[in-house]
Amino acid sequence: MAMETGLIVHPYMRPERTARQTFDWCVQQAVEADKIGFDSIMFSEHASQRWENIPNPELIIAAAARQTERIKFAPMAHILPHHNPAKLAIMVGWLSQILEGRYFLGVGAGAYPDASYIHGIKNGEDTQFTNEMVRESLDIMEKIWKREPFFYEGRFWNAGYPEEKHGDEGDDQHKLADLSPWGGAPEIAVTGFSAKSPSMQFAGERGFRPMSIFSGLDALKMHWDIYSTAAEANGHVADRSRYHVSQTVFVADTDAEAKRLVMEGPIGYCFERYLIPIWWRFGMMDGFIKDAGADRADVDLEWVVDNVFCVGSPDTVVEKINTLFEASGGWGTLQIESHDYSDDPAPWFNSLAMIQEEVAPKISLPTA
Ligand code: FMN
Repeated sequence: MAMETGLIVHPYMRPERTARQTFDWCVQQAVEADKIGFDSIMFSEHASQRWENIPNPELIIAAAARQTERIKFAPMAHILPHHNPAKLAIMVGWLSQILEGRYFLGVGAGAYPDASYIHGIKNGEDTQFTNEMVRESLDIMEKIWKREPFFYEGRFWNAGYPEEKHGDEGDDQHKLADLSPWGGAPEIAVTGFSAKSPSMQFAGERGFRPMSIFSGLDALKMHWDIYSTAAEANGHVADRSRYHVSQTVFVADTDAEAKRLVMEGPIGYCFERYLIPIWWRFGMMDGFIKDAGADRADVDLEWVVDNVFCVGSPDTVVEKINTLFEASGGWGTLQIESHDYSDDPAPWFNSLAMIQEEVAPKISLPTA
């Protein structure tokens, strides 16, 4: 079995892009990734970030549903503390029915306190607290998907499901719509980020699919430890082939060409202005510095391209990913971090095609 390929679209658009440009680029990528043969495409949800300007991933997923055939879609993630769980459960159920199974549900606690603040949560940086909201929200959603009568008054939300009343023969006025997900319940994936990640603990307890952003080897090892310990304690198999990890990957014919296209193109532009400062702020850069045995003073865009990303010819990228897999234990789906190549998509789509055809088949997958 080959490593699965996924695209994760945050979407790191240049701030001057309009909503329409962002939307079109997201749909265009879904269509192209489907043609190339990618297994999945995920769209994140952010209410606060200029560079991560998709507030409603479900709108993009719905727009792309009719123009694609095989690729699976996921919001990655719906930030559960920011939603009314009943409303979200019904929307997810309907969208997964529209996609006839090509859908899975990503849930998260949220990365940015500003987005939590917009939704009335003052302590959004406390992921222990927001994870308690995630647990209650998902409990409610699962109850609604079962379509059995209940009324629940919770710590954060109230919700219920009514009893279906029966009228006379031919009288449909009391019949309830079936808005439960395709197949009864969606596959659920949980995003984990912080070092001691309560989200990974939750994913393990419930046997959900774990997802991490690559933040250095220690963070990845800790996420897998937390996840697998919780999974095994709760009778679930911790299977690395279900694990998704996102990473910046770019392939061109030669190492020099790939590096030039990254440094001078949209990836470099975004990292210099947005992501390198974020990596410092969230502590990710310290993990990368430790892995490389480097000095803080050495860190600039070129250092990140050479030491953190997987950039180069297909052979170089295969080698870099296999080295990461050996050091970390590996994962089943590589989620490529998408960037704003909307002005000139050719190098980006060419890279995705080479990843699909020349890189993924040569990655040695974890055995356990
Ligand atoms: N946070 C968001 O606010 N919106 C997102 O769309 C989003 N997508 C994510 C995708 C992945 C693959 C990962 C690993 C994280 C994502 N996050 C997103 C961040 C997580 O929601 C958040 O950092 C995490 O759930 C915090 O929990 P933890 O401290 O338990 O790890």
